[in-house]
Amino acid sequence: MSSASLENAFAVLRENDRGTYTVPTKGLYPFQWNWDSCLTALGLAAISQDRAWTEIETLFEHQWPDGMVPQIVFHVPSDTYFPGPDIWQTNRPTPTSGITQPAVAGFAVRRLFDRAQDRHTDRAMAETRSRALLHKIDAWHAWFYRNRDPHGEGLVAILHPWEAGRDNSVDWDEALAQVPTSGITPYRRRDTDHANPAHRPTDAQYDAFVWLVEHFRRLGWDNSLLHDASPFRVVDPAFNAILIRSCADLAAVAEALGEKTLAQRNRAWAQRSLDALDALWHVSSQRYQGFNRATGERIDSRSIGGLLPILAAIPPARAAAIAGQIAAMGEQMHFLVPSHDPGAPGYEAQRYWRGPIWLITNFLIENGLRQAGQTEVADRIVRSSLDLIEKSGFAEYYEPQTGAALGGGRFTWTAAMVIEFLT
Ligand code: 2M8
Repeated sequence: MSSASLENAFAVLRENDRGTYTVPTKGLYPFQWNWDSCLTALGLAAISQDRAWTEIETLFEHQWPDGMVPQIVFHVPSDTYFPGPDIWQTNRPTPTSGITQPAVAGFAVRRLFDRAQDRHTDRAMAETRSRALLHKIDAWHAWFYRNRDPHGEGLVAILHPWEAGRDNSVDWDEALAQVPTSGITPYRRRDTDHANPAHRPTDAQYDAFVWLVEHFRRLGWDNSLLHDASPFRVVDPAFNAILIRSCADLAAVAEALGEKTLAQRNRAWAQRSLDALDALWHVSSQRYQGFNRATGERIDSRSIGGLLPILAAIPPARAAAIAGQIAAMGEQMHFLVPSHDPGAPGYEAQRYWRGPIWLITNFLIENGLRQAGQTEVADRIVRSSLDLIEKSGFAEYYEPQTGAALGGGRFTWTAAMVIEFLT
């Protein structure tokens, strides 16, 4: 992998930099996205640590009074994306959407914090800026457990597929089929102006996405009501594992800064959720499986959602089994890690989160594998990721067999992950 790739990655970040935040890619996603920004900050740190902290700080400036950190911040108007602020109607000073996204902020802040330990000036900045963020991230974690686990089961639910970040995963098919779609206001999608419709969610899925938004809007975006009122409430192992890891990482930073109470609270959340997550281990498929909290049904799907818990401190035998599952997919496919098992029902090689490879999930899985001592598969994922870049550039996602570029181009978090892999 040449230094040209690194330079190209920096160029993608610069192109999508809007000063205090980055957009995922122009046209298709012209605003700030929550988990894109937190992961992008890791790449930005190789250019400027100051700018990396700003990326996360900007996101948290738009945290809701109840602690939620929104999925999208609509900093400036744009008519190239649907649904925009007029649909969400969340009544925030700067418009935002009304749902959240995977809680990677704690993980990202710890990574920035640990990286900054080498140089005195970076360290001083990291301490000041993470101290301020700690309390905001802690409030977000508290929000999750209060509003998304209101009956104290130890695991949080997502109320919309967009919250998972894996919008049209096979994992949601059955739960989404229980969402009514009649009576929605007619709308026009914009994503299919920028990307091939065959690589995006279906219209039927969009109808259900929109129904949920309109349902929550009718409830005034009152987070104390939404969980029990939503026909879509799914406990996803990946979403929970990310939160668990972020609670543990936030606790580590808090300990380093002498914030004992905050550290203890986050450690306790991480431990309680880790115990609850263990019950989602599914022996015959050798992965975690989520469940539909509205019906109690287990979600029998072989997606990346069942592998991403490697990011949390899961038992070594489970980590080894997950490494084995990924290696087995590597026998079938040229590139790793497909977002859905290519041999399983529902797999679609080119359709968004139903099969294609994403570099951010590669990065999160690789990080977890390394933490668990599974270096061989971790190294393979890095090689695969860099091969994809060499072959097809900085795409939004990739076809697992051919490595063809799919979705949007010049994609920010893809570039950020390349920087992570190369530096
Ligand atoms: C995709 O999701 C957005 C909605 O949030 C969309 O399709 O309109 C997902 O890949 C999500 O994970 C990502 O954060 C977002 C921006 O890159 O795009």
